[in-house]
Amino acid sequence: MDDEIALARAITDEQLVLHYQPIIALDTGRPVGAEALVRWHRPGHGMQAPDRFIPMAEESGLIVDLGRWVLHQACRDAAGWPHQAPIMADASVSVNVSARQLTHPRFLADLQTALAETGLAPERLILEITETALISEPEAAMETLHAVRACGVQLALDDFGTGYSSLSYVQKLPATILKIDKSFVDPISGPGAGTALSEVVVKLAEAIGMRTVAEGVESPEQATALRLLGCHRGQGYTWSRPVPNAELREVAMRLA
Ligand code: G
Ligand code: G
Ligand code: MN
Ligand code: NA
Repeated sequence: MDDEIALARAITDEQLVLHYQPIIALDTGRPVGAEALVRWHRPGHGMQAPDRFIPMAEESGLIVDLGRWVLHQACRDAAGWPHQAPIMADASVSVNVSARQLTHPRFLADLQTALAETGLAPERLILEITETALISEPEAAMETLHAVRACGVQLALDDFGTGYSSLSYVQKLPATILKIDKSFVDPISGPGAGTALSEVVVKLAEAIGMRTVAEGVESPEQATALRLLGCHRGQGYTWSRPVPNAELREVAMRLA
């Protein structure tokens, strides 16, 4: 309970901060976007990673307010990228959205407010959703996802392969991007080595017309192997850790 009160306060008292992890086009090796990942500068506790407080936020319902803050801040930061570095002019920003946030009655209004107030082009925003998140209220979620697409915002299916949803359900989702979970990338040691599962996922995505982003890419060998499989984009420590918005320009210039 004390933790909940502290988190509620963190949202209003500007203790939350977004870090950004660049997403790289595997064919050119250049950054084309970044994923927003929230951190909590909790007084007396140092910097808290999201797995320390997102589950609590989901259980308590605070995720609705927290998610609204994240969405707004991410749109505001991304609206400023074209002025930070020319290479970031068209870069997209990916924002994680929890089920409870997505199915909240105010979600669409909040999304439209964030876009209108920050001036971010809807095409530059990608919402990341997980399979497990969609299972609790599949119909409500599906309706909202179609409305999100109608706004011009893109959708990515996060952590693909770790959930329980059927392929037919995945195919029905109006998502255009599939994020290949790190657990499929980990076994890759080079082209053709340990690539069996990631190859299946890339082929599956191709078959249903989705673009792919590999997560947790930690070596140049993995990046090469994924590019040769036809994976479009990658994200991981081999390029950059998540960094504060103010450092994104420097990272983007290094990768350009
Ligand atoms: O940043 P880190 O690598 O520790 O992220 C851990 C987990 O927290 C990831 O699964 C990510 O999806 C989740 N996460 C990070 N930021 C957000 C956020 O703003 N909202 C939600 N719902 N989840 C987030
Ligand atoms: O939203 P999602 O669950 O995909 O969040 C991505 C998580 O993976 C974040 O916690 C991020 O900090 C982490 N991450 C990103 N790149 C790497 C990587 O190359 N290696 C490892 N171990 N973790 C990573
Ligand atoms: Mn994600
Ligand atoms: Na993921």
